[in-house]
Amino acid sequence: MPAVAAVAAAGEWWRTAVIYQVYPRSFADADGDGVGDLRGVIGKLDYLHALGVDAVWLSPIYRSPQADNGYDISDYQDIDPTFGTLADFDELVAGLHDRGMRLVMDLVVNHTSDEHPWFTESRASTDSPKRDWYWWRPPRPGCRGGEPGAEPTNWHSFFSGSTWEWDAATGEYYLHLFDRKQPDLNWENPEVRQAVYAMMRWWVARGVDGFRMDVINLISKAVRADGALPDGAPVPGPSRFGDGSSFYTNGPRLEEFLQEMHREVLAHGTASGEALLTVGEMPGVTLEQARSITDPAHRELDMVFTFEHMRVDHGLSGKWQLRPLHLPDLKANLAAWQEGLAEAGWNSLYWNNHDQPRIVSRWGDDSPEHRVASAKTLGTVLHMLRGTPYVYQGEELGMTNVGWATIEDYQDVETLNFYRESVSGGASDGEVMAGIGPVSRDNARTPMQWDDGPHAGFTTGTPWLSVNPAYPQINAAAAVADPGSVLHHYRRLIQLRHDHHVVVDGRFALLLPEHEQVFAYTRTLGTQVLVVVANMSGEPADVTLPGVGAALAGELLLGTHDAAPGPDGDRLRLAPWESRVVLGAVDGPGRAG
Ligand code: TEU
Repeated sequence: MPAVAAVAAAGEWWRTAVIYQVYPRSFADADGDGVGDLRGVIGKLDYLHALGVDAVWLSPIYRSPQADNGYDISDYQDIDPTFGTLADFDELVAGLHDRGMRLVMDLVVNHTSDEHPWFTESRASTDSPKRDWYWWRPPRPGCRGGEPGAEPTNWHSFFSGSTWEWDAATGEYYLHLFDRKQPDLNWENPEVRQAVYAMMRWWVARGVDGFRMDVINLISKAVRADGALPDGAPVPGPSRFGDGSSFYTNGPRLEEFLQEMHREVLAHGTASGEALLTVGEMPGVTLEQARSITDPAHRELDMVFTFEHMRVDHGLSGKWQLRPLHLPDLKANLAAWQEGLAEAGWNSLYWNNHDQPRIVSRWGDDSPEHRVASAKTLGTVLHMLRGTPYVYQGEELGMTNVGWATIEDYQDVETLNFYRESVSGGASDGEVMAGIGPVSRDNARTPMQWDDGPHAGFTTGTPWLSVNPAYPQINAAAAVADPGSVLHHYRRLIQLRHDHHVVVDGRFALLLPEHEQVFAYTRTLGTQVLVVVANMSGEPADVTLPGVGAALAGELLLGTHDAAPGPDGDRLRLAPWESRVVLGAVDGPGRAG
């Protein structure tokens, strides 16, 4: 069996890699202005190297008015002064490469900032040479522009309100699926696509090793031959907006555009001739679509970020109304993606990012009694799956939600827009804040907690967003010093993926699908069987794992609870939030040990 290194040598380094996501605004502030920056990241490279991660994904650092914290770009080929300079960027790339690590950039090309020269030129006049670089449409027939209901379609924006902004100067609306300061690019226009590819090549030449592609499955809109865009289906309730998602999600030319991007940029690899990692963020992508998009034979992307598992606890009205996790639902979804991409394609694996609340507060238990064990066990369940794991900054420390009670504490455009729309629609502050607290993206964006000093060691200035008051107990300095910390557990999980081929390529099989407390599965490669068993509840759990008795008696590679009683055949007693990773052998042809 080829050594792991041999597989990596085959070029697809990302199959054995673990990626660390840095949200630059909140990671580390080197110049004391209260906002994280590139020199802050450079200062933490040894910390990341010691954790064992193989690459860093940087959320956007480009020049931006920061209306959506950088996901609104006004110059793709420059660094925002808040974050630093191109020289700082080059030093960061060199620092990563010197440590054998790689850099993945965030590619935000479904939309630009409304302050990008492309858009200011497009907006200048209806016959601007760049007018067709964006989506401009006249008011709905018989309606006066700027009045509610006059928008070209009834689509609801991801960030509340209409997806259309009236431009009185040129008498037309422009499309923005997110905030009005994020106008959508028109990918139907080949000039737009070529401009994007040239920009990507520019970054590749500067040493970039991959791209995380922001909402990339929204770039193809279902525009009719006459240029019209259809209304969306009405949604239940008082909203005047409809759901237009079927007209801009996984559109008719998406794979054509991705194949073109692959021919133009991705196939050529990095400046040093290695594979570029590509991961497409794809809200609303289905397993079937992901299998096609990540099938190497289709020459599109390596993996996608699905949202399906991130929505298993959403209420009827969506994310702002979370309900308790029903574990079998989560297991069923993850198992479907594990099995669905077993032959062709490849999974990304994540619990956290800069848009999701902290997982230990969401699906773990962030009380002092169980925070560490539940954070470790959530890590174990995710990292032993087949695919490329992503660790979001602070996840390795078991950082928790902040859940502020008043809207004044929040800064996230999605959260603030939702609050305003809900309250103006008649909801009470209390009702809305009850939904925002456990879900807002700002839960993920509180500054990184480096130590128990002022502002958790994030800045010597005033942080742009308040530090989570839990930092004296939860911080990197304490975690590094404590062998039993979540940090060292994550370091060991990452090491297991680097040391054991079965973690990389073993076939997944779910056990006990209906068990409400326990998440258990096997990974089988040749005669090797990895058994992963996790109690995801605050109560002890007695389980019988059919057919894996012999393997359970194998080598305990990683456990959360010292001196845990061994298995009795295929029966096991697990403490609250306990998990184990056991390496055994198949005890009979084709059957897990
Ligand atoms: O997110 C897209 C996206 O789907 C999320 O905004 C989602 O709607 C929500 O926040 C999570 O439930 C990407 C970026 O990750 C996000 O930060 C940007 O705000 C957004 O695109 C627009 O660029």
